[in-house]
Amino acid sequence: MINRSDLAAPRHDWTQTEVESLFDLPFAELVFRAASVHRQWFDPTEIQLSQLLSVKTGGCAENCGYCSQSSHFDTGLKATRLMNPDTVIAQAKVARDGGAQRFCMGAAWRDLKDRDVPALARMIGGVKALGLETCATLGMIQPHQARALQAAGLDYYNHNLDTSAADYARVVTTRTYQERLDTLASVRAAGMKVCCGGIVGMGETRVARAGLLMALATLPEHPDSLPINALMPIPGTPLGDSPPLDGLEFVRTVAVARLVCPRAVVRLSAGRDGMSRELQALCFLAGANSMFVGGKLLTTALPDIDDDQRLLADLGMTPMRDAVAPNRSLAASA
Ligand code: SAM
Ligand code: DTB
Ligand code: SF4
Repeated sequence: MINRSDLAAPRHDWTQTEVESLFDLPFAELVFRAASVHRQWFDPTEIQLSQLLSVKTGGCAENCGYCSQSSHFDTGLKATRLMNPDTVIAQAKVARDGGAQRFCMGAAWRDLKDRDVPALARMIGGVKALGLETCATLGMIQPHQARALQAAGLDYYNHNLDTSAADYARVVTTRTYQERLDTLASVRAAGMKVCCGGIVGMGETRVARAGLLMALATLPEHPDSLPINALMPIPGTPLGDSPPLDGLEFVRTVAVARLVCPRAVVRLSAGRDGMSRELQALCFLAGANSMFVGGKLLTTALPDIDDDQRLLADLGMTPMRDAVAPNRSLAASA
């Protein structure tokens, strides 16, 4: 059993058994511990707001069993080419004016091709010049590509582990877990921040959820952003018929993420559309302090913008003031 006093400082030596024992705590005890750790590192009334844009949709060579954009499955999605940088920058401005703090550009690629780097660099530079934090998720990248993106102004690179190492081959077979870890290492080596999390509700066990969080918490550096996605079941994909994960188990996952990666901004990502206001409030209590806004993720829906604004107002939550440099210790600066 883990003592409360052990939980404040970031650790990198979490074991599977320890993480599972956090999941197994009585619900109120787990949420209390997570909320306590949350306020040691963050102001719990603040939330970081990100907005996504699919800058290249569909036709992807990977077979991720959850994804609407894989060419391996017939999901009815129309594939597009990489968007013009000026169009992306114009949409980023709309996002900024709507209150987004970070703009995340997603491309349905297995891996980044060097020929696309110049257009992406122009896109990233233009978004950054708007005063937004920049994030991209473009599939696997090599060290030289990571350096080029960083030089263009990219703050964060998103690349998820998706599930535990042991569960992984059930979900994706065209890219290995190690390849994902290699991309994360290239991102770090280039000096960018890492956005890395996973998906729950894919029919995985609690052991697999604990294994995902253990993998994230034992990285050489914890992710700066940690997205927890609830599967958006896509008809036509192998996981399209998965039953939704129990809401309380989702909250437990958020709470354990907060405990094992205390300084990470934990993001309520895909799946928020189907969640009640009360469930989202519980997630914020359990340590989630970021969410996607703007009505749309990449190919699926988010709650209506007005509903999100009302939710945050009703909860007394405000945009994170220091969204460009979070992860500071309030306890240390008090
Ligand atoms: N192609 C790039 C890649 O896979 O890294 C970037 C885009 S991909 C859509 C980004 C992440 O979105 C995936 O790693 C996965 O975790 C998440 N995702 C994709 N489809 C999802 C779905 N149907 N439900 C929940 N999360 C999903
Ligand atoms: C992440 O972890 N979640 C976002 C972002 N990173 C790129 C993507 C969610 C995608 C949900 C399915 C869709 O809209 O296609
Ligand atoms: Fe391609 Fe990314 Fe979808 Fe996998 S998750 S199929 S890599 S777009």
